[in-house]
Amino acid sequence: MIARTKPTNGPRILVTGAAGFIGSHTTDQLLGLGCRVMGVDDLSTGHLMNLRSATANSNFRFVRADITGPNVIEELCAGFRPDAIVHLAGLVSVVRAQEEPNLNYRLNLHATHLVAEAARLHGVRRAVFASSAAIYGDHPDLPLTESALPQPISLYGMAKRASEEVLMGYGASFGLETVCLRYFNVYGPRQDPKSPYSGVISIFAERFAAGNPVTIFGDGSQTRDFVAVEDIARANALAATRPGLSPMVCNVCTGRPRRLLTVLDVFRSLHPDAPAPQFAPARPGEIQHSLGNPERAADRLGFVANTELESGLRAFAQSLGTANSPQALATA
Ligand code: UD2
Repeated sequence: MIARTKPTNGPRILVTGAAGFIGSHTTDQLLGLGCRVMGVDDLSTGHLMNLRSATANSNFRFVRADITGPNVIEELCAGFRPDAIVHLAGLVSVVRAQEEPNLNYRLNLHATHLVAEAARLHGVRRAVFASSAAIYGDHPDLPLTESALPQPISLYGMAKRASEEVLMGYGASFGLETVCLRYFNVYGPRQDPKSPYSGVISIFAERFAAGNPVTIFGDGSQTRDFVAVEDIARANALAATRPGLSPMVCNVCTGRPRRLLTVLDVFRSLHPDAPAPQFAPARPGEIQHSLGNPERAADRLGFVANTELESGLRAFAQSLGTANSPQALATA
């Protein structure tokens, strides 16, 4: 039997998308800090399994609901009276957002407006929002700083950008403490590897674990700013609980460019018997390099992404249960 934790008097945080990849890790972090958390999720892409440890905590409550439904978010705010809302629910597939613009609008923009308006009506002090490096588009000036002019090249990026504006508008008009976090390439346990457009690390992790070959699009020299989900969750928790934050947008990144071939090498060292990778032409329209500047997050949020890619990948692979021992990596 799992021991239940004692109720706390910590801040009350409403997490939308709590059963998802980032939402469930964020919920775990907030509970670890002694917050009282209400998680809401319609379970369309999230899984209750992700909240297994949270549901054993007496400071956690879960509501299954679509936050874009009539009065849903308002009623949750009226009942729970959160100090902050961490708004992570959304349509995460960039490709699906492109194929279903109305769905993208409803889940990635209209939902943000509903969150902001519910916060205003019910005196919620702060809103933390899951924005994305996608708002920068294919910006040439790397590393990307928050002052770069956003140039989204997808409907997903457009909706994230517009959501930031909605929340900043509520900040300027009604004093909502808005923190928009622009996540770079997030990876880690519980990320969905099922679609070809899932994050590359989740695809690699699953294929290596199953003993299947991975495909590298291009020559593998492309670089990304890969951030472990535990770091993302910590940034979310800081953004929700740190006193005295003024409205801001902020990158959540490492500031360290890592090549796809490096990711491949780490997985191969963990799975020495895996089949050789296959190479295929680069995907059309993809960017070669993406890199964020982490200074504002350090200065204003007190956040530094401190998970090294190698140890993050190792922990991820081991969470799937099939990777070799840590020594394999040490000798790689
Ligand atoms: C994702 C998003 C993008 C933006 C960005 C945030 C998609 C389609 N794109 O793009 O909109 O949010 O993250 O920084 O969601 N790759 C392989 N083999 C595979 C899968 C991917 O070689 O099996 C390559 C892929 O061609 C790319 C790199 O790995 O060069 C990273 O791919 P990704 O889809 O994980 O992320 P990214 O940054 O291209």
